Amino acid sequence: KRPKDKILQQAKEFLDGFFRSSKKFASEEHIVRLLEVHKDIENKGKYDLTYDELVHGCGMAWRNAPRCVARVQWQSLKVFDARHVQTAKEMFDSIVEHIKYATNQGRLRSVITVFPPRTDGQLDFRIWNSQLISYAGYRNPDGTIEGDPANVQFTEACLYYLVSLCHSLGWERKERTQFDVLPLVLQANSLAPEVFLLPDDIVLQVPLVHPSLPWFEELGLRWYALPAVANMLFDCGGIQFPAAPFNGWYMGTEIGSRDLCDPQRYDISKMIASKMELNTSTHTTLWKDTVLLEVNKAVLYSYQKFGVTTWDHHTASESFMQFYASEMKTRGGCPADWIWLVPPMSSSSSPLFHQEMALYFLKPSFEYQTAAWS
Ligand code: NRG
Repeated sequence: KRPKDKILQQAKEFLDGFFRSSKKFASEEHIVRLLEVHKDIENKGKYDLTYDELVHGCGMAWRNAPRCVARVQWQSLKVFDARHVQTAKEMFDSIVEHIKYATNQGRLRSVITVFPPRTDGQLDFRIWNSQLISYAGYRNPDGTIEGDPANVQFTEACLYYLVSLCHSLGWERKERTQFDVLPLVLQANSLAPEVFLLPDDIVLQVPLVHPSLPWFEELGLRWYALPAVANMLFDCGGIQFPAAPFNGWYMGTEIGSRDLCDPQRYDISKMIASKMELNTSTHTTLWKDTVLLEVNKAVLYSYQKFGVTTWDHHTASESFMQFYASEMKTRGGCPADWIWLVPPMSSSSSPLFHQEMALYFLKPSFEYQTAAWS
């Protein structure tokens, strides 16, 4: 729980920024609002953001996210205010609306849904999943893994800890595949978490095909359209929102390089290399690089063909350079995490590789928090 003086100080900084952004700094409205917020914090130890303040805060948290390459878009964020919800079922309904609006038949829109703020730190609203949509990972008895290794721990929490709930929903009775969409595990007010299955028809997925390798399609690879981070804490004006899922769209390399080819993820490189009949007995054939290139081509080609928004790492890098330059000019700086921003393939062909950056932290922000199920 944050002490009053901290909340007050952060509230004041935030409100100053809010009124500055609407060119009403030191206006009567600004002063009246400061006094009101001051009084609320003194009397109740808390205050509420207005809707306009919330929208401003969400945009600024995106703008300030040092690891996000897509920040040029920060002013076009749709904000769903779900601070009134009280139950896990209501959280689920809001999330379904979020997914539908954001997916938009493949023409993805950037959205954030904000659930109730932390009160005493004991009564948090939390989404247990790391993303709204993601694939299960199962550990087989022989130690191999089926599905997404990144989600094994979470899947086990769903299967064992929440086993009865999952069963009653019919999840897990189905045959296991490499790409089973995980149920949502939602917690309202620190009550016991509840499990919900997403209806198939709102989870848009893209079958992966390759522009010139016909056998690629038969591998049965696929990925979901909507990347929606669900486990970060939105910190704004001294108020903490432990459940505030947000989405944009995928940069192809997130899927093609990391999700599919990372050794600790789907790890398909060897399999692709053998299909391509590449010589994998020595690094000098650059077979790994060949595989990465072809898998990434397949991802971008498939999303385009399927009418789902994505972008390639060159376009993303160029857009970030524009954002960066304009932030330097208008704001006198831009917090940026080089290690995350430089794309995971062909890094030196991205202008980001050659750009020095300063990593520092501004509020409003999105923060990591400990997993709700740990
Ligand atoms: N790399 C992860 C997704 C993280 C968020 N990426 C986005 N976010 N594009 C993966 O699943 O590959 N977003 O808000 O658009």
